[in-house]
Amino acid sequence: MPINKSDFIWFDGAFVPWDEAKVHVLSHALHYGSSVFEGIRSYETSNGSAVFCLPQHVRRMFRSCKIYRMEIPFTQDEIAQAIADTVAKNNLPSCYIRPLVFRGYGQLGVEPRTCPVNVIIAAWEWGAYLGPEALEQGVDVGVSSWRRMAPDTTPAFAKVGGHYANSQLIRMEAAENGFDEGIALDIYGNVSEGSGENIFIVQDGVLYTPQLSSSILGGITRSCVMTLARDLGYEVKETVIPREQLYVSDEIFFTGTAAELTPIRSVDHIVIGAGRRGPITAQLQNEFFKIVSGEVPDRHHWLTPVQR
Ligand code: PPE
Repeated sequence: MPINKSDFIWFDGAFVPWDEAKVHVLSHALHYGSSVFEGIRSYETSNGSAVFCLPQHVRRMFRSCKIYRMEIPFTQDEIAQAIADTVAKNNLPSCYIRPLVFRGYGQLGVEPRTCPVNVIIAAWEWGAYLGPEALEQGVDVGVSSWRRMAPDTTPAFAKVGGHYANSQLIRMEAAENGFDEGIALDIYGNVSEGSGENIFIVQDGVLYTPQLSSSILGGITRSCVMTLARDLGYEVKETVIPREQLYVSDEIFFTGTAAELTPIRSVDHIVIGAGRRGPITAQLQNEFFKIVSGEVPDRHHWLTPVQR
């Protein structure tokens, strides 16, 4: 997806003009995938922009860094403030925000700990992740021949740059097979997640989503959707999902910051439900978008207003 340039990028504590936010080609992260990132959205409400689940994203970023022994030279509060400042400084009503912590320029070789740790925060306008029609019409997906990582290889909990080598393979294969996205299985052959989204299944009025130990990223949208579904009285189960349950489910949808709630209308060319967005998916989307747009009260305190 093309990046819509904005004006400033926050770089190690100060704003620099967009075109001047540069790194050396021998930066560690470029060679070994040693970066941690977040994807966050800010939404336009009648009271200005509001960042969705800001503390949750910042917390996950620090946890990813802890697993990879990266010391962020800022506190969580400082990073949260810098994220809000980046939205304000660029005058963005609604946008996608990309904080990135990376091992920088200093030495090469796999042991990374003598490299400096740098932090940037960028924000720009970004529309629907899987295309403008996807949120209404749904997408066509295929089960990938690439699996998610085995539990003791790379830690799925951590949102680390290097893990997205796997995501890229899933996404490219899906595109070459004519699908909008792929669904990866875990090492045991059970459903894990999309290349950049978590997945939910609806069957007989119950929601199912893979448990954390199915090599998934613990998605923040996933948590919010579980909360909204329970608020609406649905039962939600985090469990092991065999591949074939996909084909016989009534509805399937992806969740993610970029994907928001995207319905899935077919898997491996097998039509899911009525082949379009299902009623429970629509109900959850509606709840979600009413909260993020400020149309209904933010009862779970998910929005952080941006001060201009
Ligand atoms: N799984 C993966 C592998 C993943 O990358 C994401 C987010 C999720 C699940 C959903 O997590 P959450 O955003 O907290 O609900 N993917 C981000 C990056 C996508 C990209 O193409 O870049 C995102 O949605 O921002």
